[in-house]
Amino acid sequence: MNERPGPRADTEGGAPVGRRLILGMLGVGALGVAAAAPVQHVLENLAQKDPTGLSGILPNGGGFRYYSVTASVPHKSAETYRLTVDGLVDRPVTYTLPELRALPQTRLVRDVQCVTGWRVPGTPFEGVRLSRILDAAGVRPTARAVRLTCFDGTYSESLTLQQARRADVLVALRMQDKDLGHAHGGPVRLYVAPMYFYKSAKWLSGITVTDEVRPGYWEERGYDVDGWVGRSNGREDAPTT
Ligand SMILES: Nc1nc2c(c(=O)[nH]1)N[C@H]1C(S)=C(S)[C@@H](COP(=O)(O)O)O[C@H]1N2
Ligand SMILES: [Mo]
Repeated sequence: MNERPGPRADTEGGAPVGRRLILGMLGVGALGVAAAAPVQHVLENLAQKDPTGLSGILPNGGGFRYYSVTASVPHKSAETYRLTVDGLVDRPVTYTLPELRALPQTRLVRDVQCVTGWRVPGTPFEGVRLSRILDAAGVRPTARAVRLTCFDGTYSESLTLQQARRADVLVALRMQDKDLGHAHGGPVRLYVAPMYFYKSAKWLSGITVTDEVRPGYWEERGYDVDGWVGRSNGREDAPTT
């Protein structure tokens, strides 16, 4: 397994903790991600804590943990929400929430898997295929990747164009057959079904088509851009479902 450069997380918050010990405790040692990444993910989210105390009583909470790399996130309603599509496209566009709801919706039921070890089986997500939004914008021939940005102002994600065009990658409006609530990234989040859940950027506000992959928030901190669950990382040719 390749270990990527990045800040050492296993010394944060005091005395160094054996990396193998923590990975063993979490049962994530065998996951195909950079070895330092899960440790960092845990410690950063523990350190940031939960100022609202809400994480244990979230609606839809069963098995999910609430994650945000920022302390607070503005709320967006059906009136104020906007999704901008720009970059290497012929027709840049900004969608409102009603406009996204009016597009054909795809429902997928898959397991959610976070790199830190928790997993929620059989979770329905519903929304617009990212491929549809890209096609509508007219992706230019020089484009190779997509950068996703969020209205928390900090988080970002990245997909190759080939990954972004998969049928199981959604601009999700619903989760567990309810409109996406704020805590889970509503009103709109990305949903990358075949990859670890860090790929599924919450509070999605921007889709920028680029000429190369630009690593996202966690990816700059050691995670793999190719976050396939249950496959060796780096594969571009995972089957489309
Ligand atoms: N904007 C944003 N998106 C994010 C994150 C985040 O901190 N901020 N965390 C990621 C990680 S690591 C996980 S496991 C999931 C958690 O989603 P949930 O809070 O709905 O359980 O969101 C992903 N998307
Ligand atoms: Mo995660």
